[in-house]
Amino acid sequence: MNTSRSEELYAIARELMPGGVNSPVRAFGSVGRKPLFIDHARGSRIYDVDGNEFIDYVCSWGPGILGHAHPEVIEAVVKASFDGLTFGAPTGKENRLAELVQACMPSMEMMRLVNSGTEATMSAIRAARGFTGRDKIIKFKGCYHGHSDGLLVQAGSAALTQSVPDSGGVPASYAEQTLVALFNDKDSVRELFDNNKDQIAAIIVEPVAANMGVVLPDVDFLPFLREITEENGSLLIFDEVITGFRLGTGGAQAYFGIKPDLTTLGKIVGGGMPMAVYGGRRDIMEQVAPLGKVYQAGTLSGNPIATSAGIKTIEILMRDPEIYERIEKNAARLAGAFRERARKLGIKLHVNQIGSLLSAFFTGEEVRDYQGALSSDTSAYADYFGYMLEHGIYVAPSQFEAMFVSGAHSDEDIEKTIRVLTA
Ligand code: KE4
Repeated sequence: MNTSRSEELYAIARELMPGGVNSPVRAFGSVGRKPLFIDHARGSRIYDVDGNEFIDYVCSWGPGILGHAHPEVIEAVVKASFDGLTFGAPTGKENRLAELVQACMPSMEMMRLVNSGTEATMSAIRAARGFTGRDKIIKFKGCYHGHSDGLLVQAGSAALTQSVPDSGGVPASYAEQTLVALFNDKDSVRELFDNNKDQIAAIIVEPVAANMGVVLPDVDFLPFLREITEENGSLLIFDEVITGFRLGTGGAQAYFGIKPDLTTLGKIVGGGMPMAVYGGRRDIMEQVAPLGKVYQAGTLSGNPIATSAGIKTIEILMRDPEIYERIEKNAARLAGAFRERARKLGIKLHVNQIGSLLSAFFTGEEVRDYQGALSSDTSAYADYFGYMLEHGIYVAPSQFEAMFVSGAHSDEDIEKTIRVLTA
C-alpha cells in the first residue's frame, strides 16, 4: 500500500507537533506503524492522502454514528456558517440542543455546553466538589475521562498504551485527591469509602468502559455504585462521552435504568464538531456561575456551528431509531466474525460487544476488568491492525480502544469485513 504522501506529511508534522499529531493515539505508536494522514471521508469510507480507501470503524472515536459528512448535517453546518461562526452570546440553538438532550436524558434537568469531553468531565467534577464541599473523587483504573490533571491518574485510552497512566506534569497534590478503584470490583469501591469517610465528592465512571477496550459492567455494578454514593452523600457522575447517544438516544443511563446525579456527553452530541455537555440535577447545576460559586466559562461554548451539527445529528437519531437496531445487529455480526476467526486460526480472542460498540481482545482470558484487558497480546493486535489496513479496513490503532459501527456501514461493508476477518 502506497503511503508516501502520508510519510512526507508525517516528517513535517513531527517538527511541528509532539509526535506529529494533535492527539497521541493518532500516532499509531502502539501498532508500530507511521500514521496515515487523511484527505477526506464520506459515509462509511475514509480516504488517506495517498488515495487509499478504507472502511472506517474508528468513526473519529465515536462522533461518527451517522457516518462521515452526512448531507443533512453538512447542510446545517454550512447554512449556520453564513450567519457567523461565533458570537460569544446566547443563541436559540443552545436552547434547542439542551432541550433535545433533556428530552433524551431526563436526568439532565440543567446543563452547560462546553467544547470537549475533557472540559465536561473537569467541570462536572468541579460542580460535584462545589456542591458537596468535599475534595476526593473516585475513578476506575483504565477508565479515561479526558486529560484534566486530576483525571490523568491510572487513565485509559492512549495513556494506557503510552505506559504513562499517571501523566507527567500532574502535581502529586492533585493526584492525591483522585482515588482509584477497579471496574467491576465492588470491594475496591467499598474500601475507598470506608477509608475516606465523608470525604468523597463523587464517583466518575464510564458506565460501559470503552477506554481499556470495551468492558461491560457486571449486572449489579452500576446499581451498586448508585447505592453506595447515595449511602455516603456522594454524587454519581456518568461519563457518557462515548455511550451517550451511542447505546440509544437515552445513552447508558436509559440502557441500564440508572439515574446518575451528573452526566457528561461529548462526541455524538456535537455531530463531529467541538461540542460537549455536562449537567444533571438542578440543585447541583445551580451552583455553577453565574448562579452559584462554581466557576466555569468558555469563549466558544455552545457556538452556533457546533450546536447546528449536534441538533441535526440528534434530530436524525430521534427521527430514525431503527439506526440503533441496524448498527447493533451489524456489530453483533462482526463479533461473530471475530469468534469465527479465532476458531479458524486457533487464536485466542475474547470479544466484548454492546450495542454498536465492540472490542476484540487478543487474550484467552475473559475480559471483564482492567486486568483482563491488560492480559491482551498487543503485538498480536498490531499484526491484526496491519492485516486489516492492508485489506482496506481502518480499525483503532490500539488494543485499548473501541470499534464503532455507524449507520453508514452498508451490508456490503459488513460482509466485506466478515470475509476479511474469516479468510
Ligand atoms: P475529549 O476531550 O477527547 O473530547 O473527551 C475526553 C473523553 C472523556 N470521556 C470519555 C469516556 C472519552 O472516551 C473521552 C475521549 N475518548 C478518546 C478515545 N477513547 C478520544 C480520542 C483521543 O484522545 O484522541
